[in-house]
Amino acid sequence: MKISIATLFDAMFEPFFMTSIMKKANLKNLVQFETINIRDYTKDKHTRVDDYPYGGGAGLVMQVQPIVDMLKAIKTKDSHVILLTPAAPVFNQARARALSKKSHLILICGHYEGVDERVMAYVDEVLSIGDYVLTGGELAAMIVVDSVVRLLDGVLAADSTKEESFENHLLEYPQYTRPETFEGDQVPGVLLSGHHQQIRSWRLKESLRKTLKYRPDLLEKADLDQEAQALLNALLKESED
Ligand code: 6GU
Repeated sequence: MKISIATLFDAMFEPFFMTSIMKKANLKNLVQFETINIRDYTKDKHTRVDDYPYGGGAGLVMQVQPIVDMLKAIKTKDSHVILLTPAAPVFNQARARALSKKSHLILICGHYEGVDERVMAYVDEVLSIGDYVLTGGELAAMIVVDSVVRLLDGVLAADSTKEESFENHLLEYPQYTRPETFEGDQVPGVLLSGHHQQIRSWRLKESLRKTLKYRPDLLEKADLDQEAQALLNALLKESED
């Protein structure tokens, strides 16, 4: 996969691409990163890329010309163009899975008060990362890239993305590692039992418990089998007492 980031702040991406899993994925040739500075495409003699909003109002708006010229220069028939903006559907694991199947992602980072709406005709998709406002799309782009790259075949150990949070609409169960006892706090005995069936059932129940506590909205989308439904009913009963 190739990932192109179009931004006014390309320096933000260097440490991100050069660290941990992003770096490893790149060294294994599973992903190629490039940053494109939108300012390089401005035709303004003072290299401006933004201007005051028509109709008035606070802040500056990114101009359409530099962004569209940038896209015309780098886009191919395989490119999937995404604009990061808070005025968009919220990104999630299902979108990350879908994007991980594309061969070329172009992520455009909006800045200032927004991007001239005429850019919309040149993008395939708009994405927000949540219900809060950032100064720009750069951190949002990193979040999208991180979640997509870790799903590419060969980046993580096989199967490690199968059982995690949001796959099947549940939060992940609690995890423990050594030591067995920390300041008197013990690892749940079932995890030391070697009894795989009981471990699986305990994890499912704790996964349901966390989801019920923190993200009850997810349970409406989860299609629970008979065992899961019985465990959830037990949890709901517990919380009544
Ligand atoms: Cl994609 N951009 C900005 N500026 N703010 C955001 C966002 C994106 N997603 C949530 N807040």
